Parts: sequence; C-alpha cells; structure tokens
Amino acid sequence: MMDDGDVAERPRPGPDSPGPASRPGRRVVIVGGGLAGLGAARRLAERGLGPGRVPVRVRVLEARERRGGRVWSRPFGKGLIDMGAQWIHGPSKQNAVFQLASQHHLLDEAAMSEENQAVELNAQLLAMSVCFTSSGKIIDPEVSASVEELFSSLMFKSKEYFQAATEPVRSLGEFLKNEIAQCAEEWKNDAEMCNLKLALLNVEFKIECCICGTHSLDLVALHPFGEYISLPGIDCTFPSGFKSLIDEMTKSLPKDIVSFNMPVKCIHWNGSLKTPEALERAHSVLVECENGEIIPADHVIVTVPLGFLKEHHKTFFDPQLPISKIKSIEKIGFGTSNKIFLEFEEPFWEPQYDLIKLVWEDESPLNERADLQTTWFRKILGFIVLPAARHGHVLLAVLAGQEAIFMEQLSDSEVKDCLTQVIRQFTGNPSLPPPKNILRTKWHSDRFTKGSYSYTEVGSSGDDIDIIAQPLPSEPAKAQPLQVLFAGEATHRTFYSTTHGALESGWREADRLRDYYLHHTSGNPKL
Ligand code: 6YU
Repeated sequence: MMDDGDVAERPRPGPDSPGPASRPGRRVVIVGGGLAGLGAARRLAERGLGPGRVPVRVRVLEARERRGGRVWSRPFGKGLIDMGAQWIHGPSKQNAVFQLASQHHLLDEAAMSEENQAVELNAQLLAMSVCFTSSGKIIDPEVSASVEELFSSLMFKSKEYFQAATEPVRSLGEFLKNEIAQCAEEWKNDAEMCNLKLALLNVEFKIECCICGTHSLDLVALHPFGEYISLPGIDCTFPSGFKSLIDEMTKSLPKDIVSFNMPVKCIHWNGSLKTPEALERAHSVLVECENGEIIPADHVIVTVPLGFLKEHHKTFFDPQLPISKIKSIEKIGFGTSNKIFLEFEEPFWEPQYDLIKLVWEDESPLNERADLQTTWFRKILGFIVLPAARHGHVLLAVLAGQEAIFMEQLSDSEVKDCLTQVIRQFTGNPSLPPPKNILRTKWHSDRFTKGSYSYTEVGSSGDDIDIIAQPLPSEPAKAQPLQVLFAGEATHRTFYSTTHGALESGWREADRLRDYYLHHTSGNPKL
C-alpha cells in the first residue's frame, strides 16, 4: 500500500543491478528499516568497523515501500497522526529517542524544558481526564482521582517483586486482582460506591493492557515486570509526527542505502547455501529475498518484529535457529494494541480534557467479560483528545488484545456506527452527530509486524530477551565470525516495547560488530 508520500525515492535494484553490496569492503545487510535498522545503519555509516581500517558497505532491506516500520505518521484531520509509536516515553537525558529528537530540534518548548524532564511520576496521572459512565453521567473527579491513585500504588507495588526471591502469584493480573479483592472487602458497606470503584479500576486494567500490549494482565509475568525501566519526564509527542525523527535519521544516511519492497524470505547462514561467491568467502551469509534475489553479506542484522519471527522463524533461517532461541521467541509475548482515530465536525467534549475515560458501570476486574463479537468495543479504554491546534477535533480510541484483533475484520462504517452509539450512550445525547472521518490501525493483520509490541509473558523473563538478542553463531570462534545479529525493540531487556529500546538495540548491534572487528581483524584478512 502506498502511503502518503513517504515512499522509496529510487527504483529497487533488479537481480543484475550492482547495488551497494557488490562494492568492496565488509558487507552488512540490515533486514528491516524501522528505528532499530536505521539506527544500526546510521551508527555503521558514522563509525565504520574496527579502528578505521575496515571499509563497510551497508544495505538495508525493507519489506514495505516506506521506512519507519512501527513509526508511521499519516495525514488525518488538520495534521499528521501516528499509527504506531506516538509518545516519547520518559523524555529525559537517558532516552536515546529524546536525545536525537532534541539534537534535531524536533520537539516543542514544553517537552524540552528541564521541569518536564525531571518529572518522575507516571505521566498518566498528569493527564486531565474526565470519566463518562455508561448511564450518561460524569463521575465525581475526587472519586476517579482516588481510584487512579490506588491503581498507581498497586502498580508500584507490583514492580517490587522483580528483586524478590519469590512472587505471590505468576501474573500481574492475579496480583492486582488479589489486592483489589481486599480493597473491595473494605468498601462493601457502600455497595454503590464499591461497584463504581471497581468499574473505574476496570478502565485502569484496559489502559494497562494497552501499555503492555497484551490481551489480559493475567498474561503478563509478575516477576520480570519491574525490570522494565520507566524513565523520568512527562511523555511528549512530535509536533510534526514521529516520522520527523525517521526523516532526520535518513537524511544523514547515504542515499541508496535502503532498498524498499524487498521482503527477505530466508537468511542462509553457516554456509548452508553453496554459491560460487559463498565458497570464495568462507563465512558469507546469503540473504534470499522474496523476489528471488540473493544478496551475499559478511554480516546480517535482523530487526524484524518479534511477531514476524514467531510466525516465520522456522523458514526464515537456514539452518534453523538454535532451540534455546526458538523457545525464547515463543515465550516472550507479542500482543496487539490498535488505534481508532475519529474526526468530528464539532467537539462534544470540554477543551480542558486530554482523556475521556469510558466507565461501564457493570464491569469489574474481578469478573470476566462475555462474548467478543457483541462486546469488543467495551475494551476501548476511552478517548485520547488530540491537541486541537495541531489536529482539529480528533479523538483517539485505543484497545488491546483479542478485541483489537476482532475489530480489524470489521468495516470502517461498522466501527464508526458502533462508536457513535457508544458515544451517544455515554454522553446521554442520542442525536449526537457521528464522526465525519475514521482511520484505524490493523497491526495484527499486518504481515510484516503481526501485532504491536512485546512484553514478558507468564513463563518468560528478561533472560529470554537476552537470548533472542544473542548473535549467531552463539559462540563465535576466531575462525568463525559473527554472522547473524539481532536487534529490535523485543531484544532490549529494560526498554522493550519502545522506540528508545529499538533505537538502542540497533546501536548495540552496530557496536557489537565494531567491537568484533576491533578484536579480531589484525592479521587475518579473511575475517
Ligand atoms: C514508543 C509509543 N506506541 C503504539 C502502537 C505500536 C507501537 N510503540 P519496526 O517494526 O519498526 O521495524 C522492523 C522493520 O522490519 C519494519 O519496517 C518491517 O517492515 C520490516 N520487515 C519485517 N519483515 C521483513 C522482512 N521479511 N524483510 C524485510 N523487512 C521486514 N513506542 O516509544 N512510544 O507511544 C508507542 C505504540 C500501536 C504498534 C508503539 C511505541 C512501539 C514502537 O513503535 C516500537 O517499539 C518500535 O518502533 C519498533 O522498532 P523496530 O525497529 O524494533 O521494529 C512496565 C512495563 C511495560 C512495558 N511497556 C511500556 C511501554 C509501552 C509502549 N507503548 C506503546 C504505546 C504507543 C501508543
């Protein structure tokens, strides 16, 4: 699908065209042109390999006709909206994306301020929110604030188990529900208030499902949960879309470095595919593309999403990956979080609010929900109000899990009609005009992503993330150089699921190669 001008600037090379890889020097092929891939390419282009002696030719093979991967800004309403990554989580000095964005002057003054960077709180708490109920009322802000505070303290407590020798239960969901059940005991004298608080807590569960990118918090492992590092700073956005960062990163790369529409089919490593060129250079890796082109490389950095790896690892590597890596790929979770953007002629909300929560009064985290088909829309946590000056009257609905996947099969008009009914119910206004435009993501059906981002699922831990990140062969001997390296958000142990994690992982693998040449090249021209 072409998308909004952010496309390849040059025709893709055919099987006979020379392409960068055929020029002299070490050939590094990077599979995937998202933040990890572009980050690795930039690092290699800037710093090269080894102490300046080893020339390097980098080629990025990108399956789609655009760069950026899960960073994808598109026109909608008055401005650009982000289909994937939207916020810099923890915009402060330790955040690589924030640093890069600051260097290129891509953020506004508020985001750049020292005060913004110093805030240690969960930025959620700083949003000005209003809670609409399914009976068309607005909840007393004091009640909703007290519930948010309670949930936030439980989340804080849940992270303490990371360093503990044992954990009380296996999942974050079970832990939270046990704590909430105790609170409910204390609230039981006022049944109405108790139910309202439980309904409010259920919204917090939905928000947390979106943050983790999971269907249910029961799937999120409790023990490793605290290993994810939340950086300080109030989450901020890019005034010209997250894509502005990708554009800046691309400017400093050699022009012909990215080949678009080049889905890779298989990575033949360990000399598994014999061609004359491979035999001549004993340890080459051969990258086979879906169009039949075979590209030789000295090293390949794989940055495809974990969702893609889960589905294709058996055929994507020849020989297959070591069993330990396969197990870790299977164990780490990769969920779906989808967005629905709605543009309205006129706002039905007050301008001071950033977030409109939808509170279904009959819901509670202590009870399971019913049928997906008839209740999928209940998983929507509410609406994020996009700044009017940049976007016009645009609301963003977010939902995660099976419901988000189910929504992908519906038509735009089915989703629009359904959300119009929901909004009418929650505002108590049966004649509220429907949105004039809708735009949605379908990250699960996207064949080059197959979901949104990773999380540590029950049964997995940070060790699995490290195992996925390990290069191949696992124990490189002197005579057997690094062949396949792994980057991407799901390979970052403490920043997984984020753009800064993805960017750092690309840098990490470029540095790994550089270090490798620093230590192994002297006196051995074959390496
Ligand atoms: C962030 C945010 N954010 C919302 C939604 C999504 C994500 N993230 P890429 O996929 O980018 O690149 C791989 C490329 O490979 C790609 O271009 C493919 O086309 C290509 N490819 C695939 N197969 C190929 C093949 N066979 N051959 C060749 N090429 C191939 N992150 O920082 N802020 O607000 C959000 C959000 C809906 C989908 C996000 C956010 C995640 C980031 O988008 C994502 O991590 C990076 O872009 C990935 O870059 P990459 O290079 O690795 O892969 C405690 C605790 C909990 C932990 N979670 C807390 C943080 C929560 C994350 N927040 C998310 C929220 C939103 C809204």
